[in-house]
Amino acid sequence: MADICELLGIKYPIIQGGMAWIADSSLAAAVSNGGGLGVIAAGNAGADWVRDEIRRTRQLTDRPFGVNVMLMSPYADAVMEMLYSEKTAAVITGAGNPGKYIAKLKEAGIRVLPVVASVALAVRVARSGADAVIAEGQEAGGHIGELTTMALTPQVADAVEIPVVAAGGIGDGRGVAAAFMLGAGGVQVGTLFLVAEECTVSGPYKEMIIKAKDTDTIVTGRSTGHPVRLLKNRFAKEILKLEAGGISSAEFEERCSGTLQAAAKNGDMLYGSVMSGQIAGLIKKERKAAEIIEELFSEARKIYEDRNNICRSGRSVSGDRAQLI
Ligand code: TUI
Repeated sequence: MADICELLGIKYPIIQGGMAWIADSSLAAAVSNGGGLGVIAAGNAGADWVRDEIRRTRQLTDRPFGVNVMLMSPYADAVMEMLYSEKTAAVITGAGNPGKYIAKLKEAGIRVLPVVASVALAVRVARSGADAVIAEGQEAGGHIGELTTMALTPQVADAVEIPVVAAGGIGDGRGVAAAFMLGAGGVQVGTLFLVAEECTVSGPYKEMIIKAKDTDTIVTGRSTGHPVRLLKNRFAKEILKLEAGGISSAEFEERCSGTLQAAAKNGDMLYGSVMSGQIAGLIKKERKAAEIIEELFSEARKIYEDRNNICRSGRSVSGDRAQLI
């Protein structure tokens, strides 16, 4: 099976999550320069903005990088058309089925990695020619599916022959090691990179992530069929109350419109939508993207070495931990 690093031309098998209104050329270039695959998030932006960011990224790095195309965006078709000629190393898709774009992306020499939240979609995109799939569990921030990373990853790994990248709930080297144990050949990480020094998200957003604890995320939008994980604040609580009262989808969309931008760009932590994964409680400080990547993989490597000791001796390396065999 293809290796994620070989497939993408990167040093570490890590892809940066495509965070709308947040992941721009600054973060993408920093992640790529740090040995991962940096990603520009198209979100709901038009093709011109994405093209400008691609060109800026090319000035900041010689390494491969990708673009995340959010398929619910009204500009998804236009962004794809632009990508066929800009030819970034990879395109990651989210929030839908990218089937109709895959052949043309591949003809342009672009690697295609759809985010999937079910085995059914993983199998469908693999048949359509996807190069790898990103199995994203509901621990992730933003728009999510139903299954957890722990349940989804091995089922997707069993169902397709292409490499699987695990996403959702990966917050340190233990998460990386666990993802590999579940059959993944790489990880996608979003929330951790929110606090990268090179991430241009508003200061208050970073502070709120750093202060968050394990139970601070909630999921809005279940009633409308578009669940979104975000940090609890006045906006999220009000939306949940409105949903319990039977708000219509149209009214819901109206209330949510512009709130991600308000949090990410203007630092509105009361009425903004502060999207975050469940691992926010593991994040303690701002660091360079390259440092985040190095630490993830040095921790994961260490766990692998310890694990070999555990399995051989039947005793935990640190003595007081539970025995595995
Ligand atoms: O796309 C994401 N996460 C996102 S997109 C986003 S932008 C946004 N802004 C405001 C409101 C809502 C979204 C924020 N976060 N993750 C990838 C992802 N894709 N997660 C789950 C899925 C998914 C779910 C169902 C992909 C495909 C799918 O099924 C489609 C089908 O047709 O079967």
